[in-house]
Amino acid sequence: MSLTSQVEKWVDEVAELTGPAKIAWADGSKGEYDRLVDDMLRDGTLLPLNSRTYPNCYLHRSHPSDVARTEQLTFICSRSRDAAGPTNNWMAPDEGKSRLTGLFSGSMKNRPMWVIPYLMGPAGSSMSRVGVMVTDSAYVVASMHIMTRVGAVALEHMRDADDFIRGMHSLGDLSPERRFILHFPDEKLIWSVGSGYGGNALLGKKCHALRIASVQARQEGWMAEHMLILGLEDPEGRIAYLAAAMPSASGKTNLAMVVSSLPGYRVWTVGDDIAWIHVDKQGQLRATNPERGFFGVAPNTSAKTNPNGAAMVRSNTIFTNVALTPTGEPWWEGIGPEAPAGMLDWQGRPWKPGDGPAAHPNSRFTVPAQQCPSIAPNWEDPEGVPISGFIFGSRRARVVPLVFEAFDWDHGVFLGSAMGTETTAAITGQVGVVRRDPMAMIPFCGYNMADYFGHWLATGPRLKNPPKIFRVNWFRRDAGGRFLWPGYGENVRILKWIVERIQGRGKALETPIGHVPAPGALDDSRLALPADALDAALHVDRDEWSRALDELRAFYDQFGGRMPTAIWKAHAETARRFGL
Ligand code: GTP
Ligand code: SPV
Ligand code: MN
Repeated sequence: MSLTSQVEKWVDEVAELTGPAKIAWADGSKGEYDRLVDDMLRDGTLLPLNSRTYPNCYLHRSHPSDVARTEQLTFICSRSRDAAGPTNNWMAPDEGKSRLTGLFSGSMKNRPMWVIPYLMGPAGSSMSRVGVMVTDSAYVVASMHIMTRVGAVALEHMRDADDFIRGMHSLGDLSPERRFILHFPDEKLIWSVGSGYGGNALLGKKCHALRIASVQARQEGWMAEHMLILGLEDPEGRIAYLAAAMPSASGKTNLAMVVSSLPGYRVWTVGDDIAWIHVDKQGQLRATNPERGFFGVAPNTSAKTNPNGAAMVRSNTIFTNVALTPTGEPWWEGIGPEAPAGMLDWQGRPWKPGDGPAAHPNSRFTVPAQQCPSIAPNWEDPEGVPISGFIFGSRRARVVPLVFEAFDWDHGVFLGSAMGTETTAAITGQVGVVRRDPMAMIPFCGYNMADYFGHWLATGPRLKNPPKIFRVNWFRRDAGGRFLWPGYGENVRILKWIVERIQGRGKALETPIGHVPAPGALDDSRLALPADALDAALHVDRDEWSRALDELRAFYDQFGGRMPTAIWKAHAETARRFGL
């Protein structure tokens, strides 16, 4: 039996079901990418952008009802409902297949079907994993070229004939009524129909590298996390690597490539969305970025907020749902320059000021990671980078201080499990409502989150030097609704304190929720914050935390006896430290 016999068998079964006009195997070459682009320019799937100012850049407009991940249509089809847990939508595997078989049946009639073998993770790494995705969307194929390693390199990394995640994708009729994203962790299988957008359709990303991989990671003793990976270089040239979990559209891309406002400090980018983390033989955590590109939020990306981000999207980039200027350039809210007259909005309609956002709030760019000016020279190191700190960050107008440090590993896991956040445009539904999002994984954990917390807790004792765990919140506001902290390039000041704490130098004060920076310990040189702003940003409010602990109890309760006692214990100790 050849190594690809199982792949071929599965592809035949998919073709039997979907009935495509022809089958094309993607090889990942530049020639293939260029041909895909030419075809899409011809049929209007892509629009050309100004070839002088944005060479090899294109605009894609997705269906107006298909502009973000649809969590209500995303299911974990594990054998039992309990295995998926109370925070996931669950569908029985048989029911999922029978409901979707009708939608896939003949869905590729008269159209080509692409088979995309892809590798998640650097070539040559034992941490990397293979997927084979089938799709009838050329935009998805081109996006997979940018976001993953496509072609022979993938098949070469299969360890046996069955060592691949199967992903079946079809655009269907793009109606949310007939849209489903199903995951079958027990069969290493993904079925996605009815969406061509982002995490719903680029199956290597959330479906494979988080939902399916999180299940494998628990079974095999590693971690698949919704985390950026960065290296902070200090003036002595030492680099400390940190991994940070933040919910969708809440600052990972920005922090991963931040340009330091502090002289002598520099941030190196390893990844901006997903980290696969292993315990090595020495008991050290090492992280790789399974992706090869960035699918980043466009709005508010500017030369001021994210200079590296703004620079990297000037060539070889596919923009989705941004506005278009009369000179053929992409435009979005917060890009910097004013909107010129005669612009088209993200749906191609004439736009004028006062019409509402010209770019969709979840408009994005897809760009090769290599183009980021701050990409770490070792970002594709097969061994990964050694992680010495974890950061959990979310979007909270109140309650959560700018930065604080957990007392120890278990307490850090508690802080991650306690995370709540205000929702963003990255998912369909209401924006700005607080919801629980432990470790920024609520939409991405492919199994029961009580077991996921247990997996985190069990990992600590396996480590020689467990990374210190920090909580951050760039989004705290004053009574007038203004951000208390300037964020973006100034966030390096927080990273500096974090690394000083890891090195055993930074000064801190103990509070009931952890260690906050001592007065003067956060470098605020030349920052000129309003008086008291930093105090307000770091303040721990007993009443607010009392309410937060109550909300948290209700969240934990739904997991029943499955919830690890160490989490309950940290909860109770927090209440005790507050004297509640
Ligand atoms: P996903 O790709 O959806 O997983 O998101 P992400 O976490 O990579 O989000 P990203 O960095 O793209 O941030 C998106 C939004 O957060 C944009 O509106 C940014 O302007 C805003 N943002 C990022 N960093 C900061 C910050 O330090 N302060 C403030 N106020 N806003 C920020
Ligand atoms: C997110 O929503 O967390 C993203 C974008 O990174 S998507 O790939 O669409 O899921
Ligand atoms: Mn994400």
